[in-house]
Amino acid sequence: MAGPVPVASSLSDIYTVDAIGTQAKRWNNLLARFQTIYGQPAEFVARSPGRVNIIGEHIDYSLYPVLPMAITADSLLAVSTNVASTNTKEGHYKIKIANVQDAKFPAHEFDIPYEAVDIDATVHEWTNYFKSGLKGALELLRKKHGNDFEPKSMQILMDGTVPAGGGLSSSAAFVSSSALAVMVANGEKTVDKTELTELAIVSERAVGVNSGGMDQSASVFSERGSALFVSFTPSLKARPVSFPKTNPELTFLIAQSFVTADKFVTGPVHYNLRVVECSLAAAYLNAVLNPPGTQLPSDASPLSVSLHGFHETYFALQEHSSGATKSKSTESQLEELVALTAEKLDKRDGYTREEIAAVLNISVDELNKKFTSRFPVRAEKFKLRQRALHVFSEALRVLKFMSLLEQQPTNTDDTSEYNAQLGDLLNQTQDSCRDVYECSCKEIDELCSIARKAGSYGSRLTGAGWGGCSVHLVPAGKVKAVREAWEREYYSKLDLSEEQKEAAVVVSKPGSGSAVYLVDDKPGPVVVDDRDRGSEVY
Ligand code: NG1
Repeated sequence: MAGPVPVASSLSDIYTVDAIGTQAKRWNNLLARFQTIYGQPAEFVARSPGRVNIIGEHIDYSLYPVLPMAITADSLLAVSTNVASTNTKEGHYKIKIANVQDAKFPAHEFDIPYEAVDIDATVHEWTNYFKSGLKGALELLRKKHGNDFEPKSMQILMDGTVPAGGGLSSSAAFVSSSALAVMVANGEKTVDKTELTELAIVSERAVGVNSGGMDQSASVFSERGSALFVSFTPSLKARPVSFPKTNPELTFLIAQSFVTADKFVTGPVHYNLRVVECSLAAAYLNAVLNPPGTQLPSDASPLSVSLHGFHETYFALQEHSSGATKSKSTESQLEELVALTAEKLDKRDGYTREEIAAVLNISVDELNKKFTSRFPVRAEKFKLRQRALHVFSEALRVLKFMSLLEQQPTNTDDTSEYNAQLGDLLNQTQDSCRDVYECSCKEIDELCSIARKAGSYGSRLTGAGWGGCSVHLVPAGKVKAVREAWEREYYSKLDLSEEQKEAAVVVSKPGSGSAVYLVDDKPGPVVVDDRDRGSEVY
């Protein structure tokens, strides 16, 4: 799956057939608006999609594998580098950036010095996401071309259809497409998918969120028709995974809760706090279970020490001291870690900074410096037991889900039992997110229980949680019943606009990842393959 980001020659290279009509209109509108705003055509469009996570929630930043898939909704950046330099400050380049939703996201113009991109993460400003992609891309370009590299000026028009704060990863879609746009604008003929993903992961942290790597990987690497198994160690890898043919056929439904969860604003008590708790749990378990003086490896997780790092160190030392020649399976290691966590981290109401610092044999100041200074968190106590239990058990569920997919169902005439096993793992994830990791909310819990009653095999939150979206594994024949139940018991009670009603539930097919579309050599409307053109002329 590694290799360059594809250059699409037609929209049929990017979208599934059912989406082409709507997307062609949207793309043509974007290119026409670009011409109106900047008085010249765009040279290319950089595209990265949102994602839905099937299983593996809140474990990417502990470096355990996850199973997301890309969706149709995406971030598009139409770009031209033909910018008049007349009023650009000396030693600077110009970025003009506008959004098709200009009332909500006002246009900006920045003169940026060659040497540094300044991002004020304390201000919640939509263009920060572009700037963070810009910053990361320039770091990579400097590594390739030397420190004297002079970035090109760009004028940009953005169109994003991934709902912000909806758990479908609008931020990763925006940051990845921004970084891709900057690379192409600065003359890179090919952009390596792994390099783009890695830089997008690090870039997003510049906006104030201690992000894991799942979203950026799903956004960049996904292939149409497949989910994506993403692993983070020893290095970032992604591979497509297909679902076996089942009877009844399986459908993924994504349902919005319309509770907006803003990771940036709530980070200190939600997302960033969980990242800190997981790293503290890793350090604590290392201190109580490994020989004195054992150092955890510094890794690619946001705070450089992770539960996965502890996991590997613990079993490597165990094997070494027992002289074992054969490693235990990862499943049995995770089971053992669940049991050890329950025993060693026995304080259910959490641990104070003083208590943790004493076990780590460091001062509270040192603890704060190492774990809570990068991104501020607000907490009296850290729930190390619950967080580690969720992470180890969720990592185990991902492996069980994968092994079910690889096994294939035995009775192909009726796979109800097999479908139910897949669904059951999703339901267990939801229970753990709600009760142990505390990242659900009552609206998501309600959507899940309504869906299950109406026939869903498995229902859970997807993404960071605390609102946003839910994902449901539903037999094709029950999709209508589930949708009607939500309408009756949930959506009809909210005050929703027509647009919101339409976007509330989507049947999701796995979509493709990042792509570049060069407008240069195809003046006029965007190209759609003949076979998909139908009667409409685009
Ligand atoms: P959302 O907020 O849904 O895009 C976030 C993180 C992921 C992962 C999930 C929880 C970012 C950009 N994304 O997803 O890496 O940790 O929460 O599984 O921070």
